[in-house]
Amino acid sequence: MRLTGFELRRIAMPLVTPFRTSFGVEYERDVLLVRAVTPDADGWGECVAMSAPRYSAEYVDGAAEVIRRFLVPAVAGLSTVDAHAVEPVFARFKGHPMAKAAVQTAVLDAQLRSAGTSLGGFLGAVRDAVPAGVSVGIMDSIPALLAAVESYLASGYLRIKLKIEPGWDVAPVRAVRERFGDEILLQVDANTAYTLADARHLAGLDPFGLLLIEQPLAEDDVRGHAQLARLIRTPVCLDESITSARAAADAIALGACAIVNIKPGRVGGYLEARRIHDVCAAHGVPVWAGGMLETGLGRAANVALAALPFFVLPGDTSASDRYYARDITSPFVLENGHVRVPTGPGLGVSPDIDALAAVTTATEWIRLQ
Ligand code: OSB
Ligand code: MG
Repeated sequence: MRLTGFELRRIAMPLVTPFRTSFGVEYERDVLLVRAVTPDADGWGECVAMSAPRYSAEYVDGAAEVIRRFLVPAVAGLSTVDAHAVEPVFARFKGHPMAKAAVQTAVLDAQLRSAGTSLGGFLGAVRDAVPAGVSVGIMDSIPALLAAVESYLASGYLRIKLKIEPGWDVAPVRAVRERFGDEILLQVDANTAYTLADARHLAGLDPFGLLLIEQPLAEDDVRGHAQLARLIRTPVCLDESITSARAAADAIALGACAIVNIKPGRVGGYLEARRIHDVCAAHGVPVWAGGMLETGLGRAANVALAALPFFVLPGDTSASDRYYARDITSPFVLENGHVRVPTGPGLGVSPDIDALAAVTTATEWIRLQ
């Protein structure tokens, strides 16, 4: 494939409701989009870095800088460009998986659109729709939380994930169980807010039959997660700690996780995400698709990935209207609690020109030849 250049486009997407986690509150999603332009087709990649380095070390301005300064020149040096070819040249730069994933996905999308192949087909999808869960932020009160959960259940979401932090953990879980019963699929996500010293407190979640507790301890505390897993009954799931297929294999070998959340941005792209799926499948460790409040472009790709065989738990693959009043693509909608996997070439969705223009705050064109 011959590339004409890359467009870096910054957009500001107001969230329909503030999203609060143990690491901060988000009112607006600050997104960097990468467009790979070729004579045949344009490809899109959504960078999932957030405006500040609170979820992981990356942040949007830093990702844009790494892309323009290191990743694009590395692509320019290749004689043939495709998603597999960019991976080893990006690997020479340490870290920055979200920046790498955005560029690799843009290249992959362009390549698949030219070939007329869907991303789901390329990755090995086996489903035409995937079950949708929803991630519910930390609220100001239990009644506010119960109202939010009630409306998500009424929309058809098949699994509820509660964001937790010290001071907002056992009580909200108990309240949701008391109000909505033991039947609903319920899990929690701490985004690294605890330490191993909190093990006894976290064991207080044991009676509530949670599917999993996601990333209770620090990103680099894999051994701590293995120790915690022996002290609580809720299965431990890792998000932040799983930075590669090797990290997944290590965490599984150490007994640090019984379940894995897969986010392509966190691991450098969809090729590595698929390898993590394969490693987990080989070990019988269930996986599910995480989310980073993506627009329709990133969502399309996540939904395609979630259609692989070993994605056995509902993902954070919610409908567009859970996040945005107006998405930049045709919106993803819930149908019986499921989101349909796009079937068109590449991501299978394209940005709406007017919707995109309305949220664009900056554009930058980098010509390659
Ligand atoms: O930890 O899964 C997370 C959003 C931003 C950063 C980290 C996380 C999340 C979510 C939301 O939980 C998932 C989604 O609906 O996109
Ligand atoms: Mg998480």
